[in-house]
Amino acid sequence: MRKLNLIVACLLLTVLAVGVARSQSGGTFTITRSVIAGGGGSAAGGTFTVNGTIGEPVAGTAATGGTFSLTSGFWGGGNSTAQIVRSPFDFDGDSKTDLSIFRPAPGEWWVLRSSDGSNFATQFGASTDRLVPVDFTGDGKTDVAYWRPSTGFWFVLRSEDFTFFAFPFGANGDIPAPADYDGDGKADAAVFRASSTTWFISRSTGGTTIQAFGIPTDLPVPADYDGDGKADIAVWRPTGTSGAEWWILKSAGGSFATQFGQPTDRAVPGDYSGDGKTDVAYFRPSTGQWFVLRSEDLTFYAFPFGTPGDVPVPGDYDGDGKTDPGVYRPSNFNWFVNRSTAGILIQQFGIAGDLAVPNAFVR
Ligand SMILES: [Ca+2]
Ligand SMILES: [Ca+2]
Ligand SMILES: [Ca+2]
Ligand SMILES: [Ca+2]
Repeated sequence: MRKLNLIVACLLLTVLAVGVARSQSGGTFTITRSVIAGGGGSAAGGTFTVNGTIGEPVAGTAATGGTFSLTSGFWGGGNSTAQIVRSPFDFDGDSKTDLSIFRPAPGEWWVLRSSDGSNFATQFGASTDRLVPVDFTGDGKTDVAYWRPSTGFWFVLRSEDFTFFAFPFGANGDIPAPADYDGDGKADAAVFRASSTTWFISRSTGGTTIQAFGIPTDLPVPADYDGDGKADIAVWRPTGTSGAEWWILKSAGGSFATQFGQPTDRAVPGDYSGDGKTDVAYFRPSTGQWFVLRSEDLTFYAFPFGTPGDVPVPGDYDGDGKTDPGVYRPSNFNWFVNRSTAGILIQQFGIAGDLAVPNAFVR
């Protein structure tokens, strides 16, 4: 640490010497390049603030990472406090959803890492378990995880070192609905108990939330619909009076309900518009059409992507902060993803009988 401080002190002295001394402060990030002309530099990481400069134009390198981008040059006092993109089903932590499948018979997980195209496989769970892959440990990588209905136990394979931990939460008949309800960056174990229409949430920050919300035919679709960084308790109600309904208990206060979809549709909420708020959305299996209700103004748009028989696998496959519509085709094991920035992805990944992991929370 002393050595590091010395290096930092030297760097600051150098900075002072060229008369552009500024400060960097804020969350987890690194600046690995000096401000000396030609020295070059980069900044990477999540939420942070830069007051000053991280490099001169001659360095010629942009600094990127998370949801921000800094181009070399001087600022009169830069300030970036963008939130880290946390994409679902991102097992390698590059902010991009990874193609991934669960092979029920042997209980195997197979992940095609988006960062380098390599495969990761592990045996974890059994065919009767429910897939609950989310980031329990808060390192930015999705943890391989399952919930065992017969015992109500959660089993989590830490992405950090691939050791596992297990704990009981919930009972047989519950529907697992993990999400980051308290907004600390760690997903919280949670179940929806249809028989008593009660939510049980084991907060990673401590304590258990018990909340009545929904009716017995509801299915849990927790997500951050109001954009405050905390997942909201929410249900997809296939049995609404004039079609499917959405009921959302906003973590920031108040509630929201709307009729959107039909009983045979599948709920695929996600932030398709990229404003930081989850949009209510559904996939129509009979036609392969997607319907998205924009969080911005509650207008909707629809588009075809997929064919009957396809399995919806929404995620952020290009890591631009916008949910991408995607489908897995069990007949030929092809993935089709309409990436919002990177264009259409077509990739074969899987064998007969595999389950697409990014379908785990589609209701
Ligand atoms: Ca990834
Ligand atoms: Ca949490
Ligand atoms: Ca929220
Ligand atoms: Ca995207």
